[in-house]
Formats: sequence, C-alpha cells, structure tokens
Amino acid sequence: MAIRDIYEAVLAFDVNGVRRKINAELNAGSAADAILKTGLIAAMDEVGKRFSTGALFIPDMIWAAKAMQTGVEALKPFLTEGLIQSAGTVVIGTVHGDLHDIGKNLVKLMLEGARFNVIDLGVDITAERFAASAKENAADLVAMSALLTTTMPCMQQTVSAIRNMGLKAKTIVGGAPVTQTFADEIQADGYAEDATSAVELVRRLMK
Ligand code: B1M
Repeated sequence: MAIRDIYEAVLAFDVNGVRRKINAELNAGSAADAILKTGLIAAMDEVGKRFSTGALFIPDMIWAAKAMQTGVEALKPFLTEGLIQSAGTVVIGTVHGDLHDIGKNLVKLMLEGARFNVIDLGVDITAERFAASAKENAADLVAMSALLTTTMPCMQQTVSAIRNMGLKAKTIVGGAPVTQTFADEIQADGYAEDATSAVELVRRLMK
C-alpha cells in the first residue's frame, strides 16, 4: 500500500477504494497532508489534464470529484487547521433567469477540490444577491455561470453591483454561450471555458 494507490483509485473513480486506502495509509503512519497533496490533489490535476485532452468526459469528472471529496472527508479529522486552511472564498451561482446548474456544480466541485471555501448560492441568482453575499462573506471572488444567452446581461449587472458597492471581490464568468470577448466587454476579471481552467483562473487571480 502506498500513496500512489490512492492517486490511482481517484483516477479509477473508485470512491470506496479511496476511503479504504486512505484509512490504511493513515494506519501505516503516512501524514494526512502528504496524502492530500500527493494522492488526491495530484490525481485531480491529472483528471483535469485528461479532460482537457478529451481522454476523459464530464461523467468521469463527476466521479473523480466524488472520489476526491470522499478522500477529503476521510482526511479532514487528521489535518490540522493550518493545513486545511482555505485558499480563499468564492461565491458561485447561476445567474438570474437561468436554471442550468450542471456546469456550475462541476466548477464548484473542482474549486472545493482545490481547497477553496465555496459558497454556492444555487441558480437564478440576481446581481443584488451575488453582491450581498460577496459582502457578507468577505468573498475574494464571485463566479457566475450562464447557459442561456438571454441571462448573460445579469453578469454585467453583477460586475457593476460589486464595483458600485466598493467590494474587493474579483469576478469571473463562464458557461456555454460566454466568451472571453464578452468577459472583456463587461469588464469581468476573467473568463474560463471549463471547470479545470476555472480553477487555474481562480488560483491566478488570487495570487
Ligand atoms: Co437547457 N438550454 N433550457 N436545459 N440545456 C441549453 C443551454 C440550450 C443550448 C439547448 C439548445 O437549444 N441547443 C438552450 C439555450 C439556447 C441559448 O440561449 N443560446 C437551452 C434552452 C433554450 C433551455 C430552455 C429555455 C428550454 C425551454 O424551456 N424551452 C430551458 C430554460 C430553463 C431556464 O434555465 N430558465 C432549459 C432547461 C433545461 C433543463 C432544465 C431541461 C436542463 C438543465 C438541467 C440542469 O442544469 N440541472 C437543460 C439542459 C441539460 C441543457 C443542455 C442540453 C445541456 C447543458 C449542460 O448541463 N451541459 C444545453 C445544451 C448544451 O449545452 N449542449 C441546454 C453540460 C455542462 C457540464 O456543460 O453547463 O456548458 P456547461 O458547463 C461547462 C462549461 O460551460 C463551463 O464548465 C462546465 C464544465 O466544463 N462552465 C463554466 C459553466 N459554468 C461556468 C462558470 C465558470 C467557468 C466555467 O466560471 C464562473
């Protein structure tokens, strides 16, 4: 048994195996943070790479994310507060009028896997709710998803609301009809095409 087995179990989407192997590895004396970094986070980075090249598909990402989250749950009691310290707070939601949440949930899962503290507002979220939540939670970043062209204007309203309230939160946008050009037009801080690049973008913006 080795940490590499946990890495392989995530890539095999073996949710129960991840839990079992982590418990065995902890019993064998491995450090929880080493399991987290070398076993789980490294595997999710590999999942992201394979997804980008078309070797994995969305259902694979969902299963890998489930395996990762099961692993994080198993490790939580063994990690000190410092080690599980959040990488930053992200408020996420699907914009007003839009009920599509599969992509938004994927982005959320990947961000949580990358140890961000994610506040998920759900779907049909107005600019005012995004901004109020960003203020209430002292968010570092607000992430908006839209699947309908008709709901994209809410993204601009949200960017404006956040700026008008003088909040420090950065803004990112994504979803099938959204483009980098649109993000530039509405002066959002960033655009990501998929869940993997959303994590990279958030990491970059929070540096
Ligand atoms: Co709807 N729908 N739908 N729908 N639906 C689309 C989006 C549509 C393109 C279908 C079509 O006509 N070809 C079309 C939109 C047309 C347009 O505006 N251009 C459409 C329509 C018209 C509608 C309704 C209006 C239909 C009707 O009622 N007449 C209606 C609207 C309801 C509403 O929202 N108010 C509606 C309803 C639904 C369902 C409820 C049935 C269901 C949603 C279920 C759910 O989400 N819980 C649904 C579905 C499933 C789709 C399609 C088929 C699939 C969407 C999906 O989940 N894709 C979709 C057609 C399509 O996209 N091919 C369609 C998988 C998902 C993982 O991808 O969400 O793109 P996606 O997320 C990706 C990236 O975009 C990115 O990362 C994800 C993973 O890599 N991403 C981000 C997403 N958010 C991000 C945020 C980021 C960064 C990246 O940073 C913040």
